[in-house]
Amino acid sequence: MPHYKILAPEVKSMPWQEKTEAEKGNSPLWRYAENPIIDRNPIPGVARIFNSAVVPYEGAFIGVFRAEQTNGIPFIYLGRSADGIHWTFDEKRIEFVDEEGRPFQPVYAYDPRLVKVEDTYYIIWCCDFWGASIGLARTKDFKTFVRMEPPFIPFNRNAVLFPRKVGGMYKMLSRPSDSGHTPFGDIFISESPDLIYWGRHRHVMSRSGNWWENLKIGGGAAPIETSEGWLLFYHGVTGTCNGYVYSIGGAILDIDEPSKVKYRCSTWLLTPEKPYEERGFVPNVCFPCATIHDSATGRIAIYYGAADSYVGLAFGYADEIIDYIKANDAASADDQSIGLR
Ligand code: BMA
Repeated sequence: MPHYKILAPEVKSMPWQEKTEAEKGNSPLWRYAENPIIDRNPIPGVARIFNSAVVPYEGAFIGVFRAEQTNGIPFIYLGRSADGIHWTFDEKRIEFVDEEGRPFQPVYAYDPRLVKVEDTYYIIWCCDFWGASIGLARTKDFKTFVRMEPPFIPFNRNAVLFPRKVGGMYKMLSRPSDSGHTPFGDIFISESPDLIYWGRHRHVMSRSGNWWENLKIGGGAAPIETSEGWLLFYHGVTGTCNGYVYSIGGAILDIDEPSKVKYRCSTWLLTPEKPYEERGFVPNVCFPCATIHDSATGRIAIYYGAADSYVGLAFGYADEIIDYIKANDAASADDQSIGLR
């Protein structure tokens, strides 16, 4: 029996593979042996799929995928899977509409997250709003996708919605940035009563003195509610003489006041080590965007983009991940504060 509880529905047929001897590494996560799960040129007109998000849906899985089209422009495509591992994609990109049902496509769309709150699924992504900013859309049936008000003005990236209201408010993490390959960035949280008006902004956490995340950080998968707090997988970036390196980090946020970080792991949970992570369109990138998690077993599957070229899967048990984060905790007084000055 897990000693920490995941407070979410059971997912009986979630993708899973036990840890093998070969995968025994330095962290509580291990990779799926058959990675990457999505290879290059997966559909006509799309060269690469990576940084993508999935949810359980009608006894199977559905997801929104960052697809780099062969003109180099990213867009979001819908995919379906019976097992969460083998995916089939719509050959046409998602067609968004406005509140009146008129076609309303973003200029581009990348790094989507997909989060169910109550009976609605929300897609949150990076788009152009006279500069890099956050796009938000809702769907109930994965047939009609309604774009909503942009939550923030530019420049911003890596927005992640919480899977339930906290204190009666929707909560969203984001990372104010610039329009380019941002060389700075910390995670903030904002709240909204209606997903239109956002405010009560708070600082959550900054890049740290640990070198793997000393340049910038950004939200990753939607936080998982657990008996210890919100378990957040995020990305941390360092700069090298050869470019940025993106690793996956872990933190646990206070359940009622998630601008407070309870624990923050001083080490990465996953860093580029495999050929499909170290080599690709952008080398050395592990970029988490979603998890599937099962409250009955405490199993967590993390979907991450690899080298801006592929989708990889990593696995871990909530108990081991939380214990590891707590054992390697380096949350600063600033992280632990309410985030207001
Ligand atoms: C970030 C985003 C991600 C990408 C990463 C590495 O700025 O654009 O989509 O995975 O860079 O290239």
